[in-house]
Amino acid sequence: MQTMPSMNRRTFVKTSGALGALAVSGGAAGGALFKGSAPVAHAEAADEIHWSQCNVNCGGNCIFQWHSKDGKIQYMETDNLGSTDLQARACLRGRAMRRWLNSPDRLMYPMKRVGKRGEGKFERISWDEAIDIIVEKLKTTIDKYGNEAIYINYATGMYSATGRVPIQRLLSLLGGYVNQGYDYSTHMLQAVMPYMYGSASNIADPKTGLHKTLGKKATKFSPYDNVNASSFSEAEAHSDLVVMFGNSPAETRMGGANAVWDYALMREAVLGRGGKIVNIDFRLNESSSGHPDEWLPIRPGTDAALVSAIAYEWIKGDKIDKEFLDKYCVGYDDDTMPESAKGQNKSYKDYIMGTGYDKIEKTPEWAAPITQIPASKIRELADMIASAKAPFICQGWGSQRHTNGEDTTRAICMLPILIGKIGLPGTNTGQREAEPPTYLVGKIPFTNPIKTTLPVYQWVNAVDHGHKMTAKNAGIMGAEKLGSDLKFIWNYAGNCLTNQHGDINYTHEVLSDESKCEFILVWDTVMTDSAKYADLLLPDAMRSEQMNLQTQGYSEYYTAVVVGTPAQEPPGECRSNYDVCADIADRFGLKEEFTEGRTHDDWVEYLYKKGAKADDKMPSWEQIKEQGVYKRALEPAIGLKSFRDDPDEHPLATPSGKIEIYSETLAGLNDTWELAEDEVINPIPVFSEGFHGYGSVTSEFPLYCSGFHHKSRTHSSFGFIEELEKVARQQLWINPADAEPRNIMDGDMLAVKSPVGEIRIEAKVTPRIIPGTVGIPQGAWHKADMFGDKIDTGGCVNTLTAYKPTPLAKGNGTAHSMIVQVSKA
Ligand SMILES: Nc1nc2c(c(=O)[nH]1)N[C@H]1C(S)=C(S)[C@@H](COP(=O)(O)OP(=O)(O)OC[C@H]3O[C@@H](n4cnc5c(=O)[nH]c(N)nc54)[C@H](O)[C@@H]3O)O[C@H]1N2
Ligand SMILES: Nc1nc2c(c(=O)[nH]1)N[C@H]1C(S)=C(S)[C@@H](COP(=O)(O)OP(=O)(O)OC[C@H]3O[C@@H](n4cnc5c(=O)[nH]c(N)nc54)[C@H](O)[C@@H]3O)O[C@H]1N2
Ligand code: SF4
Ligand SMILES: [Mo]
Repeated sequence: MQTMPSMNRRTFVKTSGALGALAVSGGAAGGALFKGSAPVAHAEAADEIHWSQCNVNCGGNCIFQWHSKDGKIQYMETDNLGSTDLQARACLRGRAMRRWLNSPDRLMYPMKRVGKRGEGKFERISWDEAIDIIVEKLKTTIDKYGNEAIYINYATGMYSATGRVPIQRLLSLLGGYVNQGYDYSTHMLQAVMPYMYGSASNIADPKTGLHKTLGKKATKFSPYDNVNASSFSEAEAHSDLVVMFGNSPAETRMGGANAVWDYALMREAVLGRGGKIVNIDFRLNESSSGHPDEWLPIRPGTDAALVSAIAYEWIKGDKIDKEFLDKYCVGYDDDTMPESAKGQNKSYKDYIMGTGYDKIEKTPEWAAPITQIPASKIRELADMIASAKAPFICQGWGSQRHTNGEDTTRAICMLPILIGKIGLPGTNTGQREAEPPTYLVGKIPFTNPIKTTLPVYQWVNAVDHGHKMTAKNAGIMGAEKLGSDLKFIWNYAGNCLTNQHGDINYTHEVLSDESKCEFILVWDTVMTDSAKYADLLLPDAMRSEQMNLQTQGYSEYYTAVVVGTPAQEPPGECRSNYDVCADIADRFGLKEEFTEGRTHDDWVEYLYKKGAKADDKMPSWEQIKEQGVYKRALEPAIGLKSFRDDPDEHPLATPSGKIEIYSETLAGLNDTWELAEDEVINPIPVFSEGFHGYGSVTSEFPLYCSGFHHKSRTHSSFGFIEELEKVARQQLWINPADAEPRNIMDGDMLAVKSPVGEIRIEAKVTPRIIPGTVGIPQGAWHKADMFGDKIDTGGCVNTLTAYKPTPLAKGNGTAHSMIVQVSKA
C-alpha cells in the first residue's frame, strides 16, 4: 500500500497569500494576464480553506476545497492534492455546489403544512414547535400502531458518515422502524443475483417463502464491491475486448472519485493493444460517443434475447466450455441439473436450443426482430467474444432497471459463464465494474431492533395496504408479514415520495389521503416535489456548513477520507440534523443514550480515530484536521477469482456452492409465492418480455420509452440550477424515423402520454437513438397542478412510469420500461 502525499492546509493558505500578493502587484503593473481574471479576485478575497465533499448519490463524494472569507464562501477549488491520476475532482455538478449552498431557494425555517397535502402551502414555525410535533406524532403512532408503522423512506441525497444515521439511531432507540431492502439503483439485480452467484443472506427459502441466512462462511452479495465483479483496472491490464451492456461511466461515474477516469485509462490500454470496446445501449451514450468504441443499438429490455442468440451460436459452433460448466455450474445441461428437475428438458441448453420450455430455437434470426440487431451482427459479436483471449463483459444498471430486469441481469452473466471466462486475468463475471470494499471510516452506529424489511419500491403499497403484505405476496423480508400500514414516514434527503419513485399520479392519490399515511416529515434543503407532501418540513444545514467526514467513492485506484470544517454559517435557522435528533431524544429521556456524551463534532473525531486504528498510515487526528484529506491506493481485483482457483475451498454461497444457472430455489419460489397472473419467477435466465416491455406497444401507445441518468443532475439533485440545465437539457430523444411522421422538429415542445400520465418536454431529434424507442433523462423536477389537469410541464419521467413492482424483487422495473405516444404539444 502506498500513501499519497497530501498538501498541508497551511501550505495552501500561504501559497494563496503569496499568489494574492503576486496578483496584486501584477495587477498594479497593469499586466493583462491578471486584469479582471478570476484568480486575482479569488486570491485577494479568500483567506481560509475548508474541505468538504459532494454528498449527493453518484457514490463519488468528490472533494471540495472551499475558499472562504469572513464566514462566507467565496469560491471553490476541488481536489488538487497528490498525483493528478488520483484526484477526487468534482464534476460540473459538484462545481456548481456554491449555487446550491447560497441559493435563494434554500429552505430556511421549519414549516408546517397549512394547505392540502401535496399543495405545497406551509407556514413558518419555531424549532420548538417542530420538535413538539415530531415527539407527539412519534408517541401516538407507536401507541396506536406500533413501531412497524414507522418507515424511513429511501433517500440518497446525503452520503456522509454522520448524514442520515442520526435519524436511524434515534428511531432505533425508540423501538425501531421498518427497514429498507434493496435500493432503487440495483433493485432487480440485488434481489436475483444471490440465487446465481450466492450470498450469505437475501436468499428465500422456497418452502416457507421467507428469506434466510445461509451461514457465516460466505459473504453477503453486494453489487458495489469487487468480490463478485472485476475492476476496470483489470481490463486495463489484460483485456482484449470489453463488452458493456447499459453502462455509461462518462455519464454515471463522473468526477475524479468515480470510475470515469478508470474507464478512460482502460480504453486507452485496451485499444492500445489492438483490442475493442463494444457498447450496447438503446442510445449512443456519452461514454462511446466521439470514441472508436462500437455502438450496438438495441431495443431496451431485450438484452436477454441478444444473449440467448449468442448462446445459440456458441452451442451450435461448439464454442462453450463444457468442462467449466460441469465443474463450476449447475443447470447448463441435464448433466448438472438438480434431481428435482432432471430429465424434464428444463436446462439452459434446452431453453436455448428449443428443446425446453417454449420449444423455440433462440437463433439470431429469432432475436433480430426482438432486439433490432441484424442476425449477421449478432453472429459477428458471438464470434468476436468467443475468440477474445480475455473478454471483459460487464453491465451497468440500465439493463436491469426494467420489468424483466431479474432475468436480463442474469442473462448477461451467461456470456462469460458459457465460455468459462470468469476468475481469470482480464475477465469479469458479467456484472458492473467495481472497486474494493474499502471504507476508511464508518458511520454513527445504530441497531434497529425491528428486523422486518420492505423492498424499497413497495412503500406506496405499504401505505395503502401494508397490513395485507406478507413474505409470499409482497416480498417482505425478516418477518412473515409487515403487520401494519405505514403511518409515519420520515423522508430525509430524498425526493422519492414522488419525483424519483414511480407513477406520481397514483402516489399522489395515496399520499393525499390523510387517513392512510398520517404523518409525513420531509427534511431537505430546497422545496422539492416530495416536500409538497410534508406535514412538517424541516430545513437542513448542508455538510459544507458543518464539520464533515466521509470516505470516498467509486474509483478503483484509490480511496480517500475527508475531514472538513464549516466553510460558512448555515443560512436562516438551518441546524445540523444530529443536533435536532439529539433534542428529540432528550424529549424522550434518551439524550445520553443517543449522544453517548458526544456532540456531532465529537462523533466525527471518534469515527475518524476508529477508522485510523484499522489503517496505520492514516494521519493522526491533529494532522488530518490540518490537512483535510488522506488518500490511499487500492489493489485491482478479479471477481470470483478464489472460487475459480479452488471451488471446494471457496464455494459460492448458493445452495450447491456453484454458479446456479438453474436455481432450484427460484423454481420453488415460483410455486410458493403468490404471484399475479402475468408474473413468473424464472429458474433460468430466459428472455421474458416484461410488463410494458417488448410486444406491449399498442396503437394508442406505439413507442417504447426508456430512461437514463444524465449530466445536469444527480437524480433530482441540482435540478433547480439553471446553469446546469443549460449544459445538458431535459429533452426527449427521438429518432428522425419516428419524428418525421409526427411532424416533430428538433426543439419542438412535445406532449408525451403513457397509460398513467402525461408530460411536456422538448424534442431532441437525433440518430443517436434506436428507432421505435424514445429516451428521457430521469430526475427532472415534476411540475403539475395535482388538483387540476396533472400535466407535468417539468418533464419528469416518473409521471409516465406505471407502479407495478417486479415478480421477485418487487422492484422499480418500470423505471426504464414504458410505452408512450408522442406528439407536438
Ligand atoms: N424513472 C426512474 N426513476 C428513478 C431512477 C431511474 O433511473 N428512472 N433512478 C432511481 C435511482 S437509481 C435512485 S438512487 C433514486 C434517487 O432518488 P433520491 O434518493 O430521491 O435522489 P435525489 O433526487 O437526488 O434526492 C436527494 C434529495 O436530497 C436533498 N439533499 C441534498 N443535500 C442535502 C442535505 O444536506 N440535507 C438534506 N436534508 N437534504 C439534502 C436534495 O435536495 C434532494 O431533494 O431515484 C430513482 N428513480
Ligand atoms: N450524472 C449522473 N450520474 C449518476 C446519477 C445521476 O443521476 N446523474 N445517478 C447515480 C446513481 S444513484 C446510480 S444508481 C447510477 C445509475 O447507473 P446506471 O443504472 O448504469 O445508469 P442508467 O443511465 O440508468 O443506465 C445506463 C445506460 O443503460 C442504458 N439502458 C437503459 N436501458 C437499457 C437496456 O434495456 N439495455 C441496454 N443495453 N441499455 C440500456 C441507458 O441508455 C444508459 O446509457 O448512476 C449514478 N451516477
Ligand atoms: S461526480 Fe457526483 S459526487 Fe462527484 S462532484 Fe459530480 S455530482 Fe458530486
Ligand atoms: Mo441509484
